[in-house]
Amino acid sequence: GIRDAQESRGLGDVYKRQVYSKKHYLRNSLTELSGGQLVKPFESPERIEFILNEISKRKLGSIFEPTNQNLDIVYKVHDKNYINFLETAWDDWIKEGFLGEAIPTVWPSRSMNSKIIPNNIEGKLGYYCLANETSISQGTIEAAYESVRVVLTAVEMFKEEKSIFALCRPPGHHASKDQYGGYCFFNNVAIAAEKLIEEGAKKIAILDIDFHHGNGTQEIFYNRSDVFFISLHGDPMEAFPHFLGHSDEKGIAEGEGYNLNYPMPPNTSYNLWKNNLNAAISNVKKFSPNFLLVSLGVDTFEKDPISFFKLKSNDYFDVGRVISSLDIPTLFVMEGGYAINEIGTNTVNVLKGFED
Ligand code: B3N
Ligand code: ZN
Repeated sequence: GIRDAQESRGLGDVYKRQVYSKKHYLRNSLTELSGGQLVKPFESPERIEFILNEISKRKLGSIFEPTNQNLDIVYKVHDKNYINFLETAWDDWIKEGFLGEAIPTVWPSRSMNSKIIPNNIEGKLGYYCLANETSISQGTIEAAYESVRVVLTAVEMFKEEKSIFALCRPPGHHASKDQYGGYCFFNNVAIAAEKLIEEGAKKIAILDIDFHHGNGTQEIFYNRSDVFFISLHGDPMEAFPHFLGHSDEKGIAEGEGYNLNYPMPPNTSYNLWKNNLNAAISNVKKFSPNFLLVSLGVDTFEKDPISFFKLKSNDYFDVGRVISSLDIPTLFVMEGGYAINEIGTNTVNVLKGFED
């Protein structure tokens, strides 16, 4: 169960720590635009509950609730007008008298690519949205802030820990400086990196092993050399987010050489995936960061309903082992994974593999 941070700190026997908030339930939209239909969202509240249950079942360590956190750091990662937009989007949408959840129908497409932000909520949604599957509903922004509190609490505890797991929901890696989508609103892992740097870390590596390219994280740090972003993912020629994640995206200006993408084709099995993981790991090693942040998605699983890699449950132990070979303080941040029945097993396998 959930133990109070104070209580557990005294025990001195706890190695592995997790941060979880039940408030993730506030993110509970009814609709996802998929295949021309409004379907029940793949990114559902049960996901995190299944992971939590597996953590308890396999005695992974203590689970902590997030503490009060100064959220000013969010403004270092995201645009002020974007944050203001998110805070009022649902109310503005309801005021218009719309009956469904908030989904934009227009956007500043290439042939009318104005930088002027409309007043109208339809226009604003289009401006700040990068992918229309993600409906905004009541409670969405509260849950997104709670997810940030979870990751910031994890960062705080991380100082005494070699490894920690933030059960973030909603996820974050698609959220850019000023756009939401791909089920993401605030970029949790980017906020964690920024926080660690604010507190004096010089070099952070972000290893994104979710099936999807972490376009948001890439964009946020694209011109920086203090945060090295490395992503293994489905080739954007074939998979979401479709417009970013190619292998020739290597960073710009000061950030040149500090962005690395490993796109892989449909039906990629653990063999090829692991080769790329090893290449990624040796690049992290060369960079020699103070901290490693892992965007942990288990939608690389063979039975994931929206992805096309073929990793098996047992492979996730090895993923954890390989990452732990770096011997760098590591914060795991939850991203995707939609095979509900195995999401707990696969996630905990990574963490168990890391521990051993
Ligand atoms: O890519 C999809 C998608 C693909 C296949 C589907 N099938 C076969 C039913 C359905 C949907 N949808 C776009 C939204 C994906 C967002 C991904 C979020 C994520 O996990 N990021 O890491
Ligand atoms: Zn994903």
